[in-house]
Amino acid sequence: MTTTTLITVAPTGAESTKADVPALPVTIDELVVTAKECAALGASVIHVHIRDEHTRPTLDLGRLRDTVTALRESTDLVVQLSSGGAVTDPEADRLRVLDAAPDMASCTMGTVNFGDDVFLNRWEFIVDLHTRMQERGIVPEYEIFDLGHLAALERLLGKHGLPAGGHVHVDFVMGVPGGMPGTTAALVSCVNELRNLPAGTTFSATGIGRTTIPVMLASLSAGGHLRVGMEDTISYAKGRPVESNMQLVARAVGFAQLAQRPPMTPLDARDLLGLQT
Ligand code: KMH
Ligand code: ZN
Repeated sequence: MTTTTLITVAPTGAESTKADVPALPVTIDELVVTAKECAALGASVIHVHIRDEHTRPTLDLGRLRDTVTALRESTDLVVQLSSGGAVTDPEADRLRVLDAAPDMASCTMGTVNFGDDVFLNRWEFIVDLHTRMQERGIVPEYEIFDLGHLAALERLLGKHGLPAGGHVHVDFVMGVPGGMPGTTAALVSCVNELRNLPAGTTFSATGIGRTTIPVMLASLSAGGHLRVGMEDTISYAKGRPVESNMQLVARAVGFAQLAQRPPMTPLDARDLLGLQT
């Protein structure tokens, strides 16, 4: 089992509005402040969704490029752009995210009901995303919303080869209404399926909403890593809205330390993920 914990912060997402969640970082400046403070606490990767000048989700390429540059200038975090965007984003815009040249990008391994919406990820689109990332040396984080997505990943790697860097890292996104539940049993099922993936495959996990804490504890005890942040969690405890992403990262760091697996540095995260250092 790894002796340290990779902590990814997902500070914004595409679902919550600034009006409903005023603490959500939506400008580049707000993202940079959040990134610096989360890095100081122990985060090593940042999973980024951006917003436009009206605080609406956008995949505007210029803004994505500016965001990558600003994050690189101000932190040594691994910068992972979301290629998932919002459920309404067209495939072409989602593919164009790679033109912003992040260290990593997400790659969701199948379609999933997403609350009242559908998060569409066609097989051909997944192959396209995976192949373009291979060509450009961008390391994917494979997003797993359901058990079948792991079977799809096995098929993808079998037919199209390993990702850039040669290491496979997956993120279990649990507790989405329409996806797998955020339970220990579901996480253990996913971990068992990893035996069909290349040796050394690593995983992180995040539980949406009230599954945040159970999933965090289950992942740590199963040797996994953590993703936390306001993309997934806007209530810290019953009746207590999250005050900041730092509050969530600090809690994750505390749990990781209790598990005697303190946070890993961004340099160690790069090494683990197969990124060039
Ligand atoms: N916003 C969701 C529709 C990802 O970032 O790749 C997709 C999502 C996954 O958040
Ligand atoms: Zn995301």
